[in-house]
Parts: sequence; C-alpha cells; structure tokens
Amino acid sequence: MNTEETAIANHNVVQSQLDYRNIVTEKTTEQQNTSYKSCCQNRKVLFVLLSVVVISSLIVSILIPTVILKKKQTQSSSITTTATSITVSQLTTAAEVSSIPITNTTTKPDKILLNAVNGKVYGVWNTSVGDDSKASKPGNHWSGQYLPEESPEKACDGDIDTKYNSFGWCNEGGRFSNCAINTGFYLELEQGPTIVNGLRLWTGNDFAPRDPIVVSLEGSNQSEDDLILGSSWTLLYNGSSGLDIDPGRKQCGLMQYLNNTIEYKSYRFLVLHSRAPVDCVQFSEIELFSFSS
Ligand SMILES: [Ca+2]
Repeated sequence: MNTEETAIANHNVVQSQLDYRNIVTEKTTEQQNTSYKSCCQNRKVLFVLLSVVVISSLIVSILIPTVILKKKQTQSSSITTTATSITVSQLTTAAEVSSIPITNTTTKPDKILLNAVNGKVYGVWNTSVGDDSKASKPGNHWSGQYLPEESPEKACDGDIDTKYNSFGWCNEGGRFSNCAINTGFYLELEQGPTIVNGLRLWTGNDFAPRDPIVVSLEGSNQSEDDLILGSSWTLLYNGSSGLDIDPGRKQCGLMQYLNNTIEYKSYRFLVLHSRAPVDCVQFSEIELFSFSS
C-alpha cells in the first residue's frame, strides 16, 4: 500500500469512528429524551393523583361537618318541638310544675318564686276587692278557718300534692253558693318589687266543685300591717281562673294574662266564685308570671 492509499485508509477509519460516535450520541440523546418524556408523564400522573386526593379531602372536610351540623340542628329542632308539644295533662309531679312549658311564643316567661318575707302567707276571709283584709285562722272546719295542714302557704310551695282549703262563711258539709267566697291570702314577695302579668291555678286532689272559677289579684307596695288596709291595694285582675273547663285533679288551668306594667312587692289573691255551691274552696297551687318581650 502506497502512501496515498494509507492516508485514505486512515481517513476512512477516522470517519468510521466519527460516524460511530455520532450514532452513539444520537441514541443517547434519544434515550435521554425518552426518559425525560417518561419522567414528565409520571409527574403529570402524580400531580393529577395529588390533586384528586386534595380535592377529595376538601370535599370531605366541608361536607361531613355540614351534614353533622344539619343533623344536630334537626335533632335540636325535634327536641324543641317535642318540649313545646307537651300537654299540661301530662304533668303530674311537683318537679314538673317548675318546668311547665308556656304556650305564648311571643314573650319570655319568668315564673316568680312565691317565697314570702319571713315565710308569712296571710289567709283572709270575708274580704272583697278593695276592702280591708279579715284574717282567717287555722281550725277544724268552721267558718273563717282553714285546716292547719291545708294552710295558705300550701298554695305557694311549688307542690301540687299540697293544697290550700278555706271555708269562709260555711262549716264542713255546707252547700251554699257563697261558701268560701271572698277567701284567699296575701304575701310580700321576698324578691322585692316584681311585675306580675300572668297567673295560673292548679286544682286540688279532689272535689271539683271546690275549684275557684272567678278570682282577683291586687298589688301593693306596702308591708306588714299596712297590708290589712283595703286602700293599700290596687286591682290588677278580676276574671276567670282559667279553670272554667275542669282539667282534672291536680292539673293546671289556662294562663290568664294581666295588663300590668307596674312592679309591686305585695300581692293579694281572692276567690270570688267556686265551680258549684259547696262548703269550701281549694286549690293546690297559684303561679304568678312576669312576661317580658
Ligand atoms: Ca301546693
């Protein structure tokens, strides 16, 4: 081989080496591109999966509390509806007396504690609205008396198993329409001046004819001996006791609303008519309320 041929051969060898390198380089580039594309695709898939997970978590975190809240609101609404639908005839215990639902939905009821100053509730008989109070006394079924175990305090003790029973003009066994008329009691509230604009009565344990049917309520800001004077009292209510329709024994009548906006610290309650001619008048509880809008 001459020099020229040798040079050509060397050139071909070099060219072959260059071609081989180019081929290797191209394949490497293709592999890199393929790897890069695969990597990008994997990242896209991962991004989509993460997005799905995040969105799902958000939906769950929003929907579940909302569903739970709506469920609780529904349950609460159901409980409220149940509480307000309790009828008076279902209430029979003293504990339930203090939790009687009020049907008036436009105002907030506030049941007044009838705790009296010095614990004194004064029984009266032969006492008309506006007149001086005539004191009744504990005794044994005679006029102007009440049984010691059925004293005026029993009408204010929050217990429907106890009652106040007064005879007024009559002895036990009498059957006159005026027996026990104009009997009642008065007291000074321990809590001080209070607006009373609602009252409700509970029947005694027996003898429906003894139920009060027409009653009165007077207010005063006097105390002790001054409360004997009729001039110390202001008439606040004179009308139905709410027991016109007999609700049964140891049951409450309808709420009676008073048009009164003045605070009084003392109150006098009188029975003006009973359900029928009978020897005495009785009731287990009187409740006074203060409604505020
Ligand atoms: Ca009682």
